[in-house]
Amino acid sequence: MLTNAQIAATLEQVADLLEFQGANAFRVRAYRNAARVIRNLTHEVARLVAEAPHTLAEIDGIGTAVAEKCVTLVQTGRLPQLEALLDEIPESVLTLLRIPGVGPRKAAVLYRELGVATLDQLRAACEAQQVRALKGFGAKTEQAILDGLPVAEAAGQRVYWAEAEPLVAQLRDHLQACAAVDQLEFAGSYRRGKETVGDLDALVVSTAPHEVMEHLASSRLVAETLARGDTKMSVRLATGLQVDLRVVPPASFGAALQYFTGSKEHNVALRSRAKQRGLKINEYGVYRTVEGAEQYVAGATEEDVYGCLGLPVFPPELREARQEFHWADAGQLPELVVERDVRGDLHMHTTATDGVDSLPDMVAAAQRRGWEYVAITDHSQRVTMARGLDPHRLLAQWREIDALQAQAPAGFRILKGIEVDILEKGGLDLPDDVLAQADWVVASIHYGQRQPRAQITARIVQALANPHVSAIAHPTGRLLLRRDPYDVDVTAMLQAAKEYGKCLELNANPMRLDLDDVDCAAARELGVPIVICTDAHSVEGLDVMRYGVLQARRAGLTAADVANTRSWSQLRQLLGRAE
Ligand code: DGT
Ligand code: CA
Ligand code: CA
Ligand code: ZN
Repeated sequence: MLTNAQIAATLEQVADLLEFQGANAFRVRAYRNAARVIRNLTHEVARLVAEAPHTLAEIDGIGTAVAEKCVTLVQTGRLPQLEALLDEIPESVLTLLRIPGVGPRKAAVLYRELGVATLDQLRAACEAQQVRALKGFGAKTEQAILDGLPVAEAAGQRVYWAEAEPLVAQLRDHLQACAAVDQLEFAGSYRRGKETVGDLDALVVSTAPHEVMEHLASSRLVAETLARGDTKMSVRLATGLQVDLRVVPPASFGAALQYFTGSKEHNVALRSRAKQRGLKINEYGVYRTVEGAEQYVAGATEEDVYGCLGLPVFPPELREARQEFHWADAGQLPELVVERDVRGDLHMHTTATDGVDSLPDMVAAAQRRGWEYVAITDHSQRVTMARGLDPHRLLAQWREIDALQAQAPAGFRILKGIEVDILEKGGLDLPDDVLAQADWVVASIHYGQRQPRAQITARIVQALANPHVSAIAHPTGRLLLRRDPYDVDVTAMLQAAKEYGKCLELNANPMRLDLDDVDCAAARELGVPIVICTDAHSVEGLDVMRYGVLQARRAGLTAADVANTRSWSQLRQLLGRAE
């Protein structure tokens, strides 16, 4: 079923394309108005079409012609008119509209006069100074377009959660400085701690929405206003990230926070629960229908909203319609791990290989964080690019660790470790008699990442079977937004870890977060311990622990499920290697 937002976006696309074609301004406006109205509707157009299609045109702002298009769109999932328009104008032209200051009219001129249909072509045209020669443009506009190109290029892309974090902090500061802002929260995937974020969803309680919107627009971070209504607006930041702001009254804050935190799937499940109880839930509140009239039941806080459905306030990280409702019903909502549960880090590099800080500096930094132990795990020899350690250099590093340990405060443990490569042909990059002397061994794949499933899985399972291996690091090799995981059979890997009593890493690097939340949840179900590790290559790299913890929470992990919330001696026992 199409959402109102999807229908509105389609209508906006039609309006944009019509404007390109120089269509009648009233016609263009009819589509834009309808799009705006539909975006703001609190009931679903798709449902309305199913139940009473003729009433659509009765809604203020939706004309008969556009209403007909909506019916077609909802009933068939297609809009022939849009398809015809796209036959005439390449869709890529629409990306030109992402440049601040370039509207459909200017974009049409660029396309018609210069044949510019993509951002790359536009950059080339600007650099060749062809744009300034166009009527209504000039050198200043040309420069503004060049300046705006990075914004346009970044638009529509997801960003790492960790990239959104400082933007949220700055926007929070900015918005909180506005006297009209009574309450503020960032909802959406950001609040759920999802590893990548499509856009930010800011929610504000205020009695003066326009002041709040003015204030947001005045932020130095904001590049342009995309849309603005009475209680909501969308802006694009200079980084390209979009921010949706909604202003709600106090009585709706909890309901709106719940709704816009999502996920959509969680909301769908919640709505059906409400229905079962004879209640209706939306972003304004929870309602009961009494003698045909809707009565507000709750909405000021999330506690009220979930509470009147007999549910606990789910930690946002769990709101993905996976296990959370089941857990709540069984009274088994897990108490999620928090960063201060973590007692040590078991994966980090030093200047001996590709780290930028020395062994003593890394150790001192770990102590300052209050950790009880660290494992130093530089690369092994196969990783030539990182000057990986051969047995000789590794043993030398371990002697250095002995010396450092002798000076370390009582109770702080520096573990002799290694990140040993799992070789392309199978087997490990260092001999067993060397590995046997280590306190902690993580094995990982850096070469032969594209091998077929059976081969790469066998290499990992074989590594898990090695008695000296403690854990597999970044077990699927994914790089978020950049590289897919290897074709490893995760179930087989988990079963092998279970069989051999090994841990699997949740690599906390915000570009990895590997294992992901779903696989970590599977590990939990199977009883395979997860270790959350920074894989730091610098002192600052130790800061990423919190991203790993956030991902662990999304997996529903408790402190007990995370091995490095234990003391080192407990952790050793867990691995069956009692001291
Ligand atoms: P993102 O921005 O792609 O990383 O993911 P979200 O989850 O932040 O999604 P977004 O920004 O489109 O919408 C924010 C929340 O609003 C979403 O998590 C749930 C709610 N929401 C949006 N559209 C719908 C919908 O069609 N139905 C329901 N039930 N909830 C929706
Ligand atoms: Ca969002
Ligand atoms: Ca959004
Ligand atoms: Zn590493």
